[in-house]
Amino acid sequence: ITVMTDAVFKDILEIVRTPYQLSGNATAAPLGNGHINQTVLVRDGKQLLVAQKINTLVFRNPGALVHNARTIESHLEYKKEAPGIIRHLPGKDGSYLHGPDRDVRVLEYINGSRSIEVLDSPVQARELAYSFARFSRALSDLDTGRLVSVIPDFHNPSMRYRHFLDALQIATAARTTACHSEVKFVCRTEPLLDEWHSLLKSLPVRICHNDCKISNILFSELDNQVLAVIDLDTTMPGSLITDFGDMVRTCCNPEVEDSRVLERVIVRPDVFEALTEGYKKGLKGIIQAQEISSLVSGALMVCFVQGVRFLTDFLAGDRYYQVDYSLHNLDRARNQFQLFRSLQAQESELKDICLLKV
Ligand code: GN1
Ligand code: MG
Repeated sequence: ITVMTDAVFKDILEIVRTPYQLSGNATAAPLGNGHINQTVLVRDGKQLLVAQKINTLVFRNPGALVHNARTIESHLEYKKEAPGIIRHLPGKDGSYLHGPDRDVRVLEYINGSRSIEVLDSPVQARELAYSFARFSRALSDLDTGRLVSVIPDFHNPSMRYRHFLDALQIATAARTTACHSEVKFVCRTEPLLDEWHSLLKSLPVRICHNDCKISNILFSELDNQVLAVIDLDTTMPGSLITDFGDMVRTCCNPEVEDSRVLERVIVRPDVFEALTEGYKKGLKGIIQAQEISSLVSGALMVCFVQGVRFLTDFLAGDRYYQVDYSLHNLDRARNQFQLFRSLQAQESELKDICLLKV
């Protein structure tokens, strides 16, 4: 899918100008590096807002996103231990979706916040994991039926594998050749998918964030304090181990997700330990022994499945994730598979770390 151009973000600005009563001086600039929605920071004098065009190929029903977000907002409002979130803001007519396709929304912006792509201290890992844990804890008494499952089977590894096989059928010869060894690797590793699938079915269903990547936490500009958990679009029933897996995937890697410096792509055990500490502390009394002993499996599964998803999109011709160049999804897949191998190599040490007392 296309990357954000000048025209796209000016378009978004025009759509929100009237409903949010912006002046003629308002400007918009790209914000963050999400792969799916298009996000801009709108500045109008001192006022700052986040405006976002929802990708309706991925999120077919933007109304469901707004419904879920508002349900979560009102549930968290009176919870003392809940982490901060950013709220959806209605336009002057009270509606949350704008533009001819009703796919543009506005969220609040938190002053003095920053997001990070690569973790530079284990302290950040502990704080981040603690915040995602408190998010699930605060939602643990929300009836799962209150949230729409916006993408069913989101973390179902067997479904992801089937999509990969489908993409292999339709891929061009050039693309299939370019990723020949990655395809072989996926097929060789396939037996693990059934194991993970059964594991997921044996674990409690809980409301999870489902996109616990490092950049979905806003830190203070000044220190490592967490100001908010963001991107609630995939918050729906799921399993804690896949949330934890996404934290490992994006925090333990000293390189960004699309780095080609594969010899530097390894799981940092000190960061892993900080994640387990923060996560178990934030979910104390809720997380069960079976979930704790499955955290490493969750990390293995998420890294592998994420690699499969990038590879699938490469084979399918880059339809799902935004790419900056033609091999971008393949580079991402290689990076994730390397991280998966590093996890496998350290599996028993990491399992021991999970069992340490907090
Ligand atoms: C996507 O929305 P964004 O860019 O944070 C994706 C996640 C992937 C992630 C990979 C709805 O997240 O599942 O883990 O990219 N979201 C969806 O970085 O598919
Ligand atoms: Mg997301």
